[in-house]
Amino acid sequence: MTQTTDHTPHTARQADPFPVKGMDAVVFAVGNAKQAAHYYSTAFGMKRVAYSGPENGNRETAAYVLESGSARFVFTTVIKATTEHGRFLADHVAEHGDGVVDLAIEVPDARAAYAYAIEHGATGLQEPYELKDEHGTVVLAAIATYGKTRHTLVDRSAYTGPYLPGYVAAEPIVETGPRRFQAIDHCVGNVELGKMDQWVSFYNNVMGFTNMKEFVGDDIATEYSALMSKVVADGTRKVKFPLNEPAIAKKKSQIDEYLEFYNGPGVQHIALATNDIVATVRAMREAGVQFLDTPDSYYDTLGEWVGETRVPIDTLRELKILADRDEDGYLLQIFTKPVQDRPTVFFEMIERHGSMGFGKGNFKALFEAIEREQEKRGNL
Ligand code: TYF
Ligand code: FE
Repeated sequence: MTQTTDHTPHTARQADPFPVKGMDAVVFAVGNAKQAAHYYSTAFGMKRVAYSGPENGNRETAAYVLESGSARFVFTTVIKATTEHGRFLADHVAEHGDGVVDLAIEVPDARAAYAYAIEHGATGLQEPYELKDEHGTVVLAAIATYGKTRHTLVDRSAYTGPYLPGYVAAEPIVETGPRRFQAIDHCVGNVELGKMDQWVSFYNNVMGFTNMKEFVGDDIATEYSALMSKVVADGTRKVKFPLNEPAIAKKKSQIDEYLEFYNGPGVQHIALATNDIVATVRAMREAGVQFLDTPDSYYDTLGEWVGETRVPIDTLRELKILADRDEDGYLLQIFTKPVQDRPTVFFEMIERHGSMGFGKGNFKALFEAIEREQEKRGNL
């Protein structure tokens, strides 16, 4: 693995050209939001906090807002398409299956963020606009990113309601126990062959994001990964966007499989930060979530190179949790299988102890596990 310059975050040098507060929400378009909201409540332990649908005057779509710590997911579906938005959701589900339509970013000033993005080459999808109700005002604007995905820029600093005007507060769908994750750690996009660097430049220019040092280069790609990957992040490293493109290798790239079944570029995985990956994975497994398998041989040698971790190797082995260490510390991580019938979107649970990486020591074991699944599906 080669390394490029790790650009110092802006905040260390100068005013951040595109300040962000963090991820605002991951918005999914799904075929059945009622059932999706149930799955993320029971299997991921998330709490419903808000709802919009026919019962509160929205006859066209239904949307369920679920939270876990600072992580917010919104599941939207169309009930009866009568406007452009309804048709967009219906078409999106028909073409891509369940997937992510919006990686919304919370910013201190949505008008300034939008103006900066447009000035630096972004395609505008929605000029800045305001939504108001008795809880205050939210300012939003939206720009396009890869595929049909967008970034809504959200300033909610003058708003105290549960999500956005147009939504009502809603009870949790089931009683939830302790939180299974606290935050969105990173959101990964799959783009077409040869397009990764263009999208890295897009985030460099449009959002002033800088490149993190971890990436999968040519060497790794041809050896075993069948993909190339780079990571961009905002100046504070709160918003991290790895970008993958397929590589021409001996086997069909997992990224090609995604692009084929998603019908184009889109969000590949969402990584969720947990501070107790053991309890989280146990609870999710009990609820029926399927994770990628890791061979016992991985654990036979793990202790030799990863050293001491909070979790004994035997527990990692039992739950198939991966571990990696770098100069800053270590991390524990695990990947679900795709969470819908199409081999597209999946999740990662990650517990960080100092390491700011993405588990490059696990790339080989991980990509082999993904290929075993591809093979079962007849897509290798
Ligand atoms: O986000 C990452 O970079 C890690 C590793 O298809 C990874 O989670 C990279 C590509 C991929 C699956 C996982
Ligand atoms: Fe990841």
